[in-house]
Amino acid sequence: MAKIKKIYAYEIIDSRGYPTIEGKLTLSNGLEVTTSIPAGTSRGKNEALELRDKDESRFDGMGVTKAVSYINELIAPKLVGVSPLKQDEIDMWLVKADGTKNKSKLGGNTLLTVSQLIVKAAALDLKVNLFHYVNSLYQSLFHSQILIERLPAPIFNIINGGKHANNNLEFQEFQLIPSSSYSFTEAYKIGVEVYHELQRVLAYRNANISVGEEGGFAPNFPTNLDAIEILNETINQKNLKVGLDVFLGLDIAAMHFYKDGKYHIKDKAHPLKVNEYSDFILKLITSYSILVLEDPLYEDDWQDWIQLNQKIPKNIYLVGDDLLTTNKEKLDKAIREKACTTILIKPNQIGTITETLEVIDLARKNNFNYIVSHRSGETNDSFIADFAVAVQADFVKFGAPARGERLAKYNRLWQIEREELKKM
Ligand code: 2PG
Ligand code: MG
Repeated sequence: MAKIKKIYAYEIIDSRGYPTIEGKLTLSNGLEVTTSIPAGTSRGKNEALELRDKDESRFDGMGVTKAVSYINELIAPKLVGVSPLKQDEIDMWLVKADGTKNKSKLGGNTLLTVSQLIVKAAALDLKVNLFHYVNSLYQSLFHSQILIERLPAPIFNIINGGKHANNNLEFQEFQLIPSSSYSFTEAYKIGVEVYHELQRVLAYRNANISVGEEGGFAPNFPTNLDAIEILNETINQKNLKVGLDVFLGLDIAAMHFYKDGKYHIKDKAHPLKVNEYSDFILKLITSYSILVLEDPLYEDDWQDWIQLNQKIPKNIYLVGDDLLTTNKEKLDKAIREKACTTILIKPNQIGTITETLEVIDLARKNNFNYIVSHRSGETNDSFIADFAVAVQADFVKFGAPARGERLAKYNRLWQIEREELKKM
């Protein structure tokens, strides 16, 4: 088997116009892989630290030259001659080299670049598809098999608000979710067609059709409910039935409008205490066929999450993103305390692929649902598409069905359905 000959990292610019890290790994047999990693705008408090230079004279302080030099000068020389098949050993060595709880010494971005390079290099060397390799890696690490039978159902973020757009909506993502009874090909077609119809409906109403960070439209509306109503109208216009053919989802990202113990949304004239606000959310999900509800509450208010989870209909996916930050301890707590039913998985929230798989393993062993997600700041790397297929995520969330960095992932899923799943 080939060994690592060289690892080399450098800065590239992500979809938001900020630097991120790209790395290249060359094997002793000459094979080479490249990977780049994403970055979040709306970040949970407990995420792994994203190491930035904070040198205001370059890229508004967002440069990643320090992280790049850690890879090139500290990490790469130590990995020369090592087999890329030793994923968990390498990842645990990286975690140890950092030595902090939230990767604050070397940076989660530094570690993930190396970790993803190792996965890609091993798959290429073994001449297997990336998703097959990640699937077998999970099996060898946790002695448990995941059968690859289907593609995860896509969640399309077609209206952007909150931190992802400069419009006036407080909720961050208004999502379209084709029924999981559709093949990926059919679901993708629905997502794309509804996206275009939404553009026409918004233009007809003289609403803004510019887009936010994840490619969804970013109109202004008097209330968040108006944005949901527009989605309903658009879906009807396409002769699809909400609650049957398609469902709606929301990433509320509530921490951004939670101030002084109250929720401030334009749907209500006054700031809401948690009880009033939870009633509002519960009414909203039943009136509008909301299937997936992410971060409806502030990330530190666990008791409020537990109470909402008791009241929410059992078929709703109550998702912890900022609440759980792809963190094993947090997930363990959520399972024990029944704080939600679903975890959002973002490898860069934790830092290495082995740790990400550990979180997924804990979720699987406790019948907890999981959704694999992109970040608002993305690159054209489609790694997470293969990753999501490998672990058979319930859903994937890769943004709108528009903009190259989002489509790289959706198109990769389409390719897997077309070329790979048929063979199985
Ligand atoms: C989220 C993500 C991705 P960000 O909140 O779920 O959609 O946003 O990457 O900005 O954290
Ligand atoms: Mg989120």
